[in-house]
Amino acid sequence: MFRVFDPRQLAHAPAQEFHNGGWAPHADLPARAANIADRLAPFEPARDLGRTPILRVHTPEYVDFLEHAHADWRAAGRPGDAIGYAWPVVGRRPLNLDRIDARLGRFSYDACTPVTPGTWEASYWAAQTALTALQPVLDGRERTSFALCRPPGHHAGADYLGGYCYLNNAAIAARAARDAGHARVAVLDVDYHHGNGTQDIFLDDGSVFFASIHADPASDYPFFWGHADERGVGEGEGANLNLPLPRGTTFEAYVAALDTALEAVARFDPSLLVVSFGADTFEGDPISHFRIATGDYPRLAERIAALGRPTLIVMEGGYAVDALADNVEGFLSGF
Ligand code: SP5
Ligand code: ZN
Repeated sequence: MFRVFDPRQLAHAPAQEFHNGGWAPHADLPARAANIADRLAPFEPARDLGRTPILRVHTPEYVDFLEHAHADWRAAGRPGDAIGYAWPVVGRRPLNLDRIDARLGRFSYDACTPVTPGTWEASYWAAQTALTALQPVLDGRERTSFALCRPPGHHAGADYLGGYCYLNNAAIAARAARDAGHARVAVLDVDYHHGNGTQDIFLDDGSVFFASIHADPASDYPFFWGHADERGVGEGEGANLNLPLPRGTTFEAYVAALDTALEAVARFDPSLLVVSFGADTFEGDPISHFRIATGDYPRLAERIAALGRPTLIVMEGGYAVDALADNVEGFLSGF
């Protein structure tokens, strides 16, 4: 399997996140990606495929904000990582305010996703990692490819960051596949959390099917997206499938939902599949509550591989740092 990792992604090292009323050490440690990279070496480095494919998903205003937010934060005299504290209620005017706190509020939706000095560099190379891994699948040289992306991407929308995500690596790759001539692309999201950014990006787009299996947003982050009645809008009506599951979900119940998602993807009949893979469904994950065991990951992957589509696997979450390489290695072995 073709594998891409770029060490520039380690430049992002957020110190802490706001959670349940207090500051906690940030869960997206650079060691997450470094451990997987060590175990699965060698990797191809990312090629620089430029900003154009990023701007096919994200707005120019947001990309400009993300690139300069930390410098603007420093210019405002602030120490540490940049983070917002005030957010516009949905539907308010998109005011072009200058103050860094207002712009952090405009382009984000939570307080667990700080902008650090290395965030732009790492996010840029995460997007390039996904795009580089996509190329041999587009060319037909590889059937399956793995993009070891960090920071993850599936919570980032066209003009917002959140959920440890800044640029939506999977969405950027899916849009690039569409632009390269694939008429129908599916994104299957098997991270523990709902991929709200990916859903928002393709919600009215009938050419990209989004299917997600995740913790019920009634109990789990990101709360405001991921409910079963979100089925797409306009031309995208019916091209969005959310399968929320309760905390405590075991392999057996998970597989039943996965098979439902896979049947829907097969009916959509995509010529290319993007898998947003989070290993935070693991029973030992420190911030999640499903009961998938290390030995289950190859069996999950085999079911996805049975779709028989050219496939790009994009790394999303997974926070049990010591078990992560085993879980990722197991998942990839199923393809
Ligand atoms: C890509 C991804 O998996 N994002 C997950 C974002 C979840 N954020 C909300 C849960 C925060 C729990 N934080 C606990 C910090 C302990 N150090
Ligand atoms: Zn997650």
